[in-house]
Formats: sequence, C-alpha cells, structure tokens
Amino acid sequence: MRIDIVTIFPEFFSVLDVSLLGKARTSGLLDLGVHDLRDFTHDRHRTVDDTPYGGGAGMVMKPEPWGEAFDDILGALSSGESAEQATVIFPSPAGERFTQAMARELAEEPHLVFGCGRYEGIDQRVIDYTATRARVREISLGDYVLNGGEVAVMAMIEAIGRLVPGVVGNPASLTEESHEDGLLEYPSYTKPAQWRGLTVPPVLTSGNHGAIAAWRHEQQLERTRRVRPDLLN
Ligand code: JEH
Repeated sequence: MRIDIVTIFPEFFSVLDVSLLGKARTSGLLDLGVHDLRDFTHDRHRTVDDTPYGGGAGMVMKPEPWGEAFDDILGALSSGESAEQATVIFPSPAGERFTQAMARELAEEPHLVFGCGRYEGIDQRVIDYTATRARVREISLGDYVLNGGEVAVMAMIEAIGRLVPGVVGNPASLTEESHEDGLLEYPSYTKPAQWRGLTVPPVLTSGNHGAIAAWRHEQQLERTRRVRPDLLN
C-alpha cells in the first residue's frame, strides 16, 4: 500500500519509522511519502493561510499550495495507476466517524492520500476540486476537537496499517478480531500468579478450557454492560 501525507508538520510523522509500521515500511509492505505543504508555496514567507471570506475568527488554509501538492502526488502516479484509484482523506471535525469497519475497507485500497488541515480548516474548493480527480472522504476521528488533522491521521494509519496483510506479525490475532462479537475484551493476566497480594482468577489456571471460555464471555458481557451499554442492541 502507498500512503502520502500532506502537512505543515512533516516531522510529526517521524514516529512512523518505529514499531510495527516501521518494519512494514522497511520490508516494502507500506510505502510512505510525507510532503511539506510549505514546499508548494512561492512567497518568501511560505504562506499557507489567509482570513476567511464572510468573516469570523481564525484563519483558513488557502487553496493554491494544496492544489500544487495534489497535482504532484496524483499527477505523477506509478505506471498503471490512475488518479481514480487514489483515495484522498481529509480528517475533519465535520466528517463521518472513523470506525473499525472503515479501517478494514481502507486497508484494501492501493493508495491513500491524507490532507492534514490546521487553523479553521481548508478552503472548501480544495475538497471539491480533488473530488473531481480522486475518491474523496472527509473523516472525523471522534467527537472531540483537535487542533489539526495530524493526530487523527496517525491514529487512522495505525488502525489501517495493521490490517494490511503481513503487517501484523501474528495473523491469528487479526482472525480473532474479525470474529469479534461486538463486545469489549475480557481481562488478561500473565505471570507471576501472585503479584503485590493480587492473584490471577483461579479458573484461568484450572486447565478447564470450557470453563475458561465461559468465564471470559461472562467478563465481556459484564464489562460491556457496565462501560459501553450502547454496544448491546
Ligand atoms: C480538527 C482537521 C483541521 C478546530 C475547530 C474547528 C467543532 C463543534 N475528531 C477531530 N476533531 N478535530 C479534528 C478531528 C479529526 N479528524 C480536526 C482540525 C482539522 C481535523 C483544523 N482543525 C482544527 C479545528 C471548528 N469547530 C469544530 N465545532 C462541533 C464543536 C465547533 C467549530 C475547526 C477546525
């Protein structure tokens, strides 16, 4: 999978060099390009924002640098790839909510491009124009306000990237997730059996696999009822 990110904070994404996603990158499973939006400006101050038409507080990201950045990324696609094959994602507090189902869908895509806004957001014409050249989605990480798209993109890439075949070391852990029942996880324990006066639930050391499965399911139901009743229809 190819991923391009356009941002005014390219150094923010250096963290993608580490952990599972870093390994996926060095092994060639994930091909990541991070682009500094200011490289597509032409004025001495590398300006990316301006005051909003119609008035109001804050600044809006001006369209020209975005247009040039996407021309560069979508206009020079690898041989055989057409611009329609790219999916451009704009993280936005006004987007559809990001979900695990969406992560699964996006993990199938050959090319994702993320446009990270800042300030009050990006001139709407950038989204509208890009939609004439690629599939465009406006996606919100959740119902809280962030200062820009970068943190949302980091979370989306982690959620999507681990679903790309070969990225997660143990495919069994993904199979287990795909059979998920819409309940929260059961609690996990490891050695030592006694720690600071706390013991492991005896059923887990009983060797009775039926009893263990039943206990884990009961824990899932109890936990879901208590903290996420919305998940039980
Ligand atoms: C935030 C991209 C680009 C801050 C406030 C406003 C909310 C009512 N889950 C998410 N939260 N925030 C973002 C996001 C995602 N994905 C996000 C961004 C940008 C994504 C700039 N910002 C900062 C920003 C305006 N307020 C939005 N409103 C619903 C509480 C009030 C107005 C715009 C942009």
